[in-house]
Amino acid sequence: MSKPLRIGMIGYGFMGRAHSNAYNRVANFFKLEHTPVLQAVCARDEEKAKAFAETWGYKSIETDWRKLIARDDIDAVDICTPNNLHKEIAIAAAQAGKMILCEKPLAMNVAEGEEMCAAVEKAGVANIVWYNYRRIPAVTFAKQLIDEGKLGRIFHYRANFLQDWTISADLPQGGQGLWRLDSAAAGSGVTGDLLAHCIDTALWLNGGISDVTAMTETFIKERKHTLTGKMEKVTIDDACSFLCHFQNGSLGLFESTRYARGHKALYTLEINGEFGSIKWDLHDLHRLQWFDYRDAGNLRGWSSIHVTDGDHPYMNKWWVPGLAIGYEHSFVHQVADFCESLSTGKPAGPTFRDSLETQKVCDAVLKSAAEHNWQKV
Ligand code: 4PW
Repeated sequence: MSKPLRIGMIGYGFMGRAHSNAYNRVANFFKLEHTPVLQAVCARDEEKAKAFAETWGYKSIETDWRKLIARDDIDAVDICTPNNLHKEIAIAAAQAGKMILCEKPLAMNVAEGEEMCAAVEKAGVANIVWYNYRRIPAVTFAKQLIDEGKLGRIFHYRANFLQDWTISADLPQGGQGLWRLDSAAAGSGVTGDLLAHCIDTALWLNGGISDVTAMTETFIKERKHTLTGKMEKVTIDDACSFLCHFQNGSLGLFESTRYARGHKALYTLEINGEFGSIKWDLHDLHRLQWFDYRDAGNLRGWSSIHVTDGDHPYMNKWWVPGLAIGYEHSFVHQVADFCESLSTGKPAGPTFRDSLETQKVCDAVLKSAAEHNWQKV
């Protein structure tokens, strides 16, 4: 007998759609004891909330997130707001005894993240952060290979996240859809928005980072602000690169920008180990490139594994072997794992506490870039 997990969604943008789609799909493909029910969506604008509720199947709407959190018929709060609201909502939700699924990055900074961790841990509520790329089957498969020791000792971890959507100086900052350009709402630019994904995956695949040295650049110094209508200083990082040491002795190299013409969402990673290497690219998300030095010399070379077989992570839940799934399925997998964790009692990562580690790296990266030095994490 399925137990409803009544979701109260706060926010209705791009991520609101990605999460709602996942809640709607998951029970069709995964056998779960707890299954999401779209109970309410909250947006300040009543008409927008109604339209969103109708499109995605939410049973009701709210225009004040505090009212949504106070409702007895909500079990879990999904925070899809700009980053500057994560902390206040998460703490209030935890105090109301709600489970929380929070968009990434966890918080504006480490201090906020620590308060959020303390709140969910004190309340004892299940919590997770939407770092969805961990749950692309090829990335999850990479984790299995690394944990089985297939790469041996790791020497290098390399990741990029490249986009090009903010190159125009005419693009305003702030407001609906553009809050990612306003540091008052986002906390940072590409560091919290894009590199945070790379860091989450890296910590998961390769363990902790001990220190970093970074550089950032803001290419367009002033943009019109949507809310004030005036030209205002841009204080987000448009690009960020950093070097780091991992605790396992390997070296890391990370780059992210929104000024790489031609790239829309090029997330790539490469790991070089003692026995082999792996490469992955979001644009070809099923493909895991694999090199094994232990293969016979005359057969040694890069092979390309299409991670769509029945014994690859998550794939037996979908179609027949060989058929592809996509970006949106990583969110479905996250919901499935979260629901499963409610049955097993074993938390699904990344929890708030796990994501605080990503936040620590982001803060150290930004501090290092500002001070032009190495920073311990
Ligand atoms: O979280 C990220 C977003 O803010 C996403 O994974 C990609 O970059 C797509 O949009 C932005």
